[in-house]
Amino acid sequence: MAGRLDGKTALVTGAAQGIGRAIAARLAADGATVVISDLNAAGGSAAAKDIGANAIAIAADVSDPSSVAALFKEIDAKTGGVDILVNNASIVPFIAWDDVDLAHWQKIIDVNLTGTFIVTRAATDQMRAKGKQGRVISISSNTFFAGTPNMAAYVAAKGGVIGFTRALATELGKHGITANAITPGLIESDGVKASPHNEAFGFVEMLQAMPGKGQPAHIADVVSFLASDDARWITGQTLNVDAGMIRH
Ligand code: NAD
Ligand code: 4PL
Repeated sequence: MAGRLDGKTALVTGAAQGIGRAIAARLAADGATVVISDLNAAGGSAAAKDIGANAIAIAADVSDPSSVAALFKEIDAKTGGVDILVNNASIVPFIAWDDVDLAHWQKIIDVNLTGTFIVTRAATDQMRAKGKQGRVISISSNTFFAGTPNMAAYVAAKGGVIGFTRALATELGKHGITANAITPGLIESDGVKASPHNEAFGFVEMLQAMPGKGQPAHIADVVSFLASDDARWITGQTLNVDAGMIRH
């Protein structure tokens, strides 16, 4: 069956579990060759094995430039180069404001914001070298709009991802590359299920326009659209996907 991403190569960071894994599975179902990258090498390999023949796992730390350089060298050797980049890897902390110190702040900015820059720098250079009509899709968070408690550094980093997306769209439009962000609301991912965020569903559902717990597939399906040809005239945008918790 023809898929809407047949012949494309997609890189999804942080795809060993949670939302990233669901995105990788959806893009593979759409026909893309999917590179699953994660700090967790064993988890990434297991995800690739589950997803099947058109998924490969290459471990990398998005916050480490040499690790990302090695990732792209291997992608270059094993695929025709990245058409679609999904910046999904991030740390999702739950930390009281009184415990937020400089070390925490720098770690979160390093992985969640600078990691997005490092991978995007390498991916878009490769897209341009190969003349790709590239797509950069970055997973931000609706916490940027809500100012959600217990994640101050995270909220700041996610706002940075939105600003970066707008600038990137401006810089790369002339090269036929689009850049967009998605802001999920609370999603029942592996990471969230294992954290205190799991206790927030009742409160968040009260704020949503529609009932129910957000699922990784709710985000993966929107990534598929933004990666598809149907979204070719959309760039520099932030698409909020949270059952209407934020209305703007
Ligand atoms: P998760 O914790 O379940 O999975 C995150 C993955 O990223 C893990 O496999 C982890 O190993 C990987 N990772 C962490 N640091 C990395 C690094 N330095 N390099 C490479 N990989 C790394 O998270 P999730 O809930 O699935 O979140 C996925 C994305 O969605 C994140 O960007 C998160 O901020 C965003 N998001 C999540 C929610 C939510 O409620 N779950 C809401 C809004 C946005
Ligand atoms: C509404 O991005 O968007 C908790 C944890 N609640 O990570 C998030 C909401 C969390 C969110 C997020």
